[in-house]
Amino acid sequence: MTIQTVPTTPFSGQRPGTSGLRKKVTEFQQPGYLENFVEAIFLTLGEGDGRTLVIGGDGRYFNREAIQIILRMAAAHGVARVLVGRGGILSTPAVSCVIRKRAAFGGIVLSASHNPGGPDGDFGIKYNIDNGGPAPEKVTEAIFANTQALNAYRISDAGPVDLDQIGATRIEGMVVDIIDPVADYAELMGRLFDFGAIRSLFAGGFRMRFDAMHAVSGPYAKAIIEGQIGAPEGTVVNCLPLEDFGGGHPDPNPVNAADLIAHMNGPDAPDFGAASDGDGDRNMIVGRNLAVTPSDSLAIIAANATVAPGYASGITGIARSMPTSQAADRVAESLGISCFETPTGWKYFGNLMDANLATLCGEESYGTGSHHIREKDGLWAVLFWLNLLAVRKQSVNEIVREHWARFGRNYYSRHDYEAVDASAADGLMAALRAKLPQLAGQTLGSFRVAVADDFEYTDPVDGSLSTRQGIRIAMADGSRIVFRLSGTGTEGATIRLYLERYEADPARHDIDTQEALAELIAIADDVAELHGRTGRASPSVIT
Ligand code: VG1
Ligand code: CO
Repeated sequence: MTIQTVPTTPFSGQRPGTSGLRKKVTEFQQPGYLENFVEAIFLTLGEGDGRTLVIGGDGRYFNREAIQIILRMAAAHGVARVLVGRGGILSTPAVSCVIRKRAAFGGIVLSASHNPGGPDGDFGIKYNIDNGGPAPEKVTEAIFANTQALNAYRISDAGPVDLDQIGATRIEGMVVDIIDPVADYAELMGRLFDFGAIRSLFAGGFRMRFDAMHAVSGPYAKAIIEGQIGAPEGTVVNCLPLEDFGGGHPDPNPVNAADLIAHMNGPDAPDFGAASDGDGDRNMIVGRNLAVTPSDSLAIIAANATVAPGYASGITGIARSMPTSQAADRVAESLGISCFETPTGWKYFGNLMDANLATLCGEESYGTGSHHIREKDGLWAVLFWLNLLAVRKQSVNEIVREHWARFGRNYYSRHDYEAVDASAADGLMAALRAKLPQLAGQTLGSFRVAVADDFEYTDPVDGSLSTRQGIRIAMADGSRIVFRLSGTGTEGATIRLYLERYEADPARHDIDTQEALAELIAIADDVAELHGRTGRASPSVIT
């Protein structure tokens, strides 16, 4: 075994987006592409003695090849020890959990999350820091700068490691420890939730359907839901992680998890439905004939946090991404705690949780989590809901309705225009920005614009400033229209339009969401010339 220095030249476009570097598999398969990015990570981290790294992925196509390359490069950069999930598998929340529990220096997550996989699908890589969370912007920017200035990378010429055998081997001076991908995570969940109460719930005939969408949460859900809390076998479906997710789109929303929705709306619907995404950090919560809006789920978890043993002493604060609905703000207000509004992407929550300013965090994009780790956590949210259902002994529908009756309902929807021509999307955003100064104070239909700006965030802990995080048009009555461009797509541009309207009156909590938001949808189209500029008559996805 020797360490080689291989000459290389920079690739353009290796700037990490909302959650790491995501590209087509074919782009990652170009000689040197992955190696360059990994070299840039190691250059950014600098050399250090005795470091441990955690490595794992969601099992998608190219996961194993990427891990073998990263292991040989880690050995060439003086890493002391690497913990790898068996089979190369670690969900994103499990990576975060293992980094924290084993006091690792950081971790590398291989995933393109909810993006489709397979030879023609997407791949991704992300670096997480020692708190277990995604690297903050200053680190991802430094990685990007390094990708642009490389002329070589270092790699061991060692042969492949057997990723399927638990135990330790070596590459050069580095120990490679293949670990059980589920154990540490399952142990943590057992400490946060009342598994006894949930077990009794299932013993009483409660029925659930968890759709793992052939992605990474399968083994975790099987071990915890069917194993530890005694749900009958068959509760977890599509539980085998496949390299192409069975050809599906592992994004837990009513469009991509249509099969689960059909079961929950059918004559023999179970009591509770849930799904998770490619890398296990997203969740969808479903009752009979009711898909719970992620923003509502965050608010409901916050309002009921103390039912779970891990949160029995209460929560210190809530944080939500800017486009997420303001339902959680109302709960925070009633609890007398702070609610933080951050840019989109979990990396902005890390500082707030480290400083104990926020216990619970959430995004409208089916992401919810807490300070138990530093990533959003799909199965965690599902277990919280099970704990809640076990304690309150009510249905999902009853819990959601009571929440709305108490706090009011924030009607909410996101409209995605995917794979739009990138210059048309940039043009739309630029035209919107140019209009902002005139919008404030204007009357649009039955709404009066209170604030129109491009969202900026100053991190209250380290003072770092993030600009251009989305255009928001906030109405005087609290309704909002938000526009931003996706930072996770790999084809053209994706325009996201977020819509929100508040309704206090319980007699008006049964309106169809799109109907309730119809006037705002029309205003948004008008203000942004959405249909004219994109050439699309309607969104590609509505959540
Ligand atoms: C999307 C979501 C964002 C989420 C991110 C990563 O980003 O909007 O809320 O944090 O995906 O989630 P964007 O830039 O495409 O809007 V995951 O589960 O893909 O890691
Ligand atoms: Co994900």
